[in-house]
Amino acid sequence: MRIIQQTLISVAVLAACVACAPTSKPETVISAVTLTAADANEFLGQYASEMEKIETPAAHASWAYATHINFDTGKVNAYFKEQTSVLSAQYAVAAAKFNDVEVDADTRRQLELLKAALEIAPPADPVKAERLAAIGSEMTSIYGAGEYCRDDGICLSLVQMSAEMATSRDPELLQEYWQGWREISKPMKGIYAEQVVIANEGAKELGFANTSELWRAKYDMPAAEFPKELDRLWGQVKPFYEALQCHVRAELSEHYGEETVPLDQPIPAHLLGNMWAQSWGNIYDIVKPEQEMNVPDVTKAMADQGYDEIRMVKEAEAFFSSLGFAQLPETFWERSMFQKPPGRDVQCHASAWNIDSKEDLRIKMCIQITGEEFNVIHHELGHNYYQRAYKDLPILYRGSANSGFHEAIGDTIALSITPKYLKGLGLIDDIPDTSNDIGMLLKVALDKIAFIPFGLMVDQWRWQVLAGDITPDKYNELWWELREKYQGVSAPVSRDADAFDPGAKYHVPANVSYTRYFLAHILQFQFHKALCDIAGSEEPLHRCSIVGSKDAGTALNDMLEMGKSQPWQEALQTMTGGRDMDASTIEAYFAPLKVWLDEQNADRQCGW
Ligand code: X8Z
Ligand code: ZN
Repeated sequence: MRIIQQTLISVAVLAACVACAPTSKPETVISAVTLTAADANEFLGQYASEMEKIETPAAHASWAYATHINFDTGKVNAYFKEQTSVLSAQYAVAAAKFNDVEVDADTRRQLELLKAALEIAPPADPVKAERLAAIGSEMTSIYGAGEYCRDDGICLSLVQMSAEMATSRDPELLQEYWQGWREISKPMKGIYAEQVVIANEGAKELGFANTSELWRAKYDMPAAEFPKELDRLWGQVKPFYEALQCHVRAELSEHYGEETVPLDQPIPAHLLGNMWAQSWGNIYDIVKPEQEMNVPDVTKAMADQGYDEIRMVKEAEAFFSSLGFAQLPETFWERSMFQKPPGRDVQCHASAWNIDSKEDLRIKMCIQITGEEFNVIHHELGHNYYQRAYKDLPILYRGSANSGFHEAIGDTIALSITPKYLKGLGLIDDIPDTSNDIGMLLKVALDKIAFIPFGLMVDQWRWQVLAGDITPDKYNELWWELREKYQGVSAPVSRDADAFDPGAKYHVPANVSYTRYFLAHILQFQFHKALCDIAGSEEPLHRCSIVGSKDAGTALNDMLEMGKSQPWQEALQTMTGGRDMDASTIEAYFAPLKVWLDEQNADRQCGW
């Protein structure tokens, strides 16, 4: 026991002094004694107290940086990132020493979670650890400060270009912005490649083959099995996606002409209403059914009623309150960033925070007054309510059952923003009858189903790159191979040799895994169905809104409160009764639309 205490102290000292060369590694000391279950518990307790000490200041630094990007906040943030990740890596290495110690299931789970807790693992070499943190900070700064400057000297932000790409139907302008935004990521390519090498050294020290394996090891199943699970889910959705892609391509071809959109090729990525062609709801007007359909225009309704950012967030909070969740704390309203502050660079990409793992909940967004952003606000609040539900669990259990669960909660709630709900808010006057269902389902499919192959391909790319298998000169080529393969979209212009298009998507420079969104797009339909059943809804799934159902709220909260304390299969079972992720709910939700799409496509040659 005395020796493990010394070990723990030496772990703490190492963490506090990353610049000092370590004289003895913690594992050398641990291996010298017979460890017991009590040692394991003490070890986890020590980890928790060390981590909890640094986590909150690190979160403040990260918030300050993300809401005010400059040289100094970048340095402070990189410093804290390095401190926390080095601490985590040291404990992860030490945790492996308990592999053969007999411990109870709960202790074993925490030790396993600790071993795979990091995304990007710093090596023990302090110089490399510092460099890794600096690269991370540099890449996110490049992204956050990114803008495209036109020939006339006017510079545009991502938010401005995204708004334009949602509504403009001028292919030249769309292509200019598409191309312009991708200039920002060229300087990332070299440092991204450097990061891969250093992070793989760190992953190996943790006992993983590489960072790719580390990323796949977080799903309560062997890392080698997980990709098969994703293939299975994608296989369930693929026929529906192909039908949607076929219809959208045909309609775009009619709108822009066959020269711009050939009928046997992937769709050029700049025409889909979104900077990354990841969700296509903004081009509903081009692909909508010929027959007039009443589909609520939430953007217009909010503008007509003079909604502002705060009103949008208040309405989203009210939805959660109607399910029985406690209101957000006063500090949420004081400390959140709802709008882009003038005159400084910020990370506009939406995110949700619990700064102190207690009640300091916040969101960070540059809210636009659109229906799309109304959904994103629900998405972010879903994160906040999850964070609050698991805040009292042991530190290693403060997280979602699997990464997809965190991303699915707010989206599940947003599936309940039905016409009936919108009427309740006073945003529309009449609930469209069922003759309009195809229009409504098509709009949802353009957002949700179009997203699924994108959600899959981003990490198909990263898994290969982070395994170190791909040389930097092939990074971009592989990206476009996968874009074509999964999504059936292509680059509208040939790509320069120095292009690094993956870096123009936030989650790549930020090292946020993307599989989470793929899973979330499957899980949210499962959650929606389960909650609709619990709420006693008799409506078809796409018309069900769980608003006001305390029973649904309780069932949801029961799952959220579990955090990561059980394998995700248990959490899923708690709420849905089943233990498998399953896309058949998607088939059920969209069944009438699939019939309609197949009719539209009857005389078309689909595929690419
Ligand atoms: O990044 C997000 C959220 C924050 S976790 C706004 N999403 C992905 C994206 O924007 O690419 C939500 C859907 C996919
Ligand atoms: Zn999210």
